[in-house]
Amino acid sequence: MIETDAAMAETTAFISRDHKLFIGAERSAARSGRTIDVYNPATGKVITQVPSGDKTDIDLAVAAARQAFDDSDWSRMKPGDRERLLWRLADLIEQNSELLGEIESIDNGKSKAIAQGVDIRLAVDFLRYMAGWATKIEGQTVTPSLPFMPGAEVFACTMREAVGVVGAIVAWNFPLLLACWKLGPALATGCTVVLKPAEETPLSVLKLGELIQETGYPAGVVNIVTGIGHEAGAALSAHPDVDKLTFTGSTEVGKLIGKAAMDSMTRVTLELGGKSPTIVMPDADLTVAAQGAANAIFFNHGQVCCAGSRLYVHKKHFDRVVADVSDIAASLPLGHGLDANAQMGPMVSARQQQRVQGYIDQGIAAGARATVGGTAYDGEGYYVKPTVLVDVDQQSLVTREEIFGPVLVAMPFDDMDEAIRIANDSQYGLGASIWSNNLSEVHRMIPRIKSGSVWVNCHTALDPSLPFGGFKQSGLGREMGREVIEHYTEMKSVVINL
Ligand code: TXE
Repeated sequence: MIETDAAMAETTAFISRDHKLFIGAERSAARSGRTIDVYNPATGKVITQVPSGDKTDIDLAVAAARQAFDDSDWSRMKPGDRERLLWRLADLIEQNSELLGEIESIDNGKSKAIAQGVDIRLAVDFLRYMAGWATKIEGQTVTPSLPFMPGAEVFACTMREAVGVVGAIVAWNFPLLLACWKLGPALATGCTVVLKPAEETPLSVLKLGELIQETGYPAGVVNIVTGIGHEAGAALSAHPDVDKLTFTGSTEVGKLIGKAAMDSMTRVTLELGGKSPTIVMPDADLTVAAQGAANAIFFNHGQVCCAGSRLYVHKKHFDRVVADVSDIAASLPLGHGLDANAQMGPMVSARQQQRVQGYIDQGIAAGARATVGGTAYDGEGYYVKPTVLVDVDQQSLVTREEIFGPVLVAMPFDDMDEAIRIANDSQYGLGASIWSNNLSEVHRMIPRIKSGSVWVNCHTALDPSLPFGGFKQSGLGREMGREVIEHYTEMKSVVINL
């Protein structure tokens, strides 16, 4: 459903337009002429089509990115000018926040308020943070001993240079934000990009392409190819002329991309799945912890890589916290993203709805009990009822696998050692939260938790200045923070024999 009042007219017009790929200076259909249907997950109806790019389009896009990297105004641009361009892009995104929020809401299903207040806010803040790095990419002078050049008088230094053409493949849970997480460091360091959004949610990234053009980036610096994962995505990840791949999505596809990258020694960073624990210790403020645990899993309908999907509560508080989280879940109104009263939107696709409900059904069939939710939603749209499952253990499928929906499994523990052991008992290691007011206990726990982020009395506390990424099968490398610069640059050592 697309609302038709005047306020939505611009959004409706954008969604309905004849969408094109961005390749070099050209806006074109896919060379094959094929398109992909785009759905509104709140209704299950097709709202528009986008080009279904494949290997031919990817080859053209990589060639355009290569040309722009090797020889263009962009390759000669001063860092201060790259900084100014990134600020301008951030300003344009901010000015278009209303439109982008509506597009994101209709395409992805998330609430417009969240799209504007979280996705777009974070994207803008991140681009501004990265803009500052453009002028701070430095090497060092070094005084080497050079034993094989006795008596030589040398000048030696290190230089950090843009890695080159970046292939970026992103998921559908934060379409615009994830794209900006890739574009920010690429454009700050002077790389060029071929970006492939998820087939489920291409629209906000296509609007972003227009804003990138309006910002004044030279042709070929950012190319956008919409397409199916195993066609356009696979072609991009196997392309020998891509210097670096960056991916956000499932661990399964991340492994395919990692293997393809190694074939040509392409640099690669992977931000993958998670099964993050929320640990409520005996000294926690239980009201705060229960609200925090609910937010940790139900935010963005559980479609968050670091969602707190395993709740571990000290045995003396288990019943109380589970009851509180279940009450909060029961109070969340389901509804589409443009309904200001709705707090729980649909899953992104019919496939995702079936997948999430399938896990709930399997868990209950295997002996779990739903304290809230559990049964399938039978109305229009791809909704799943917020669900809390108890009577599960560490071996249950619902405890071990990433469900990526509003489904929480809850278990009691006896003491700190057990809490740490079960929290770490996962193939994933993306985030973890500890809820406690015992400072000593918290400090003892933090180094023992095997995850890329540990949050205390909060969850999913992301910021441009804080590196984000996973231990174990949650990925390789880090997004954000100063660390991300290293992933988009190469280090060169220079020795000049004077
Ligand atoms: O992800 P995919 P899916 C997890 C989550 C979810 C599951 C499946 O558990 O339920 O993955 O989601 C592109 N070569 N996460 O299937 O397939 C695809 O086009 C190259 C967690 O939608 O990984 C899209 O652009 N690319 C995650 C992107 O990969 C390929 C967010 C992500 O899609 C490809 C999303 C291929 N062979 C899902 N196949 C997180 N970390 O937040 C697909 N793609």
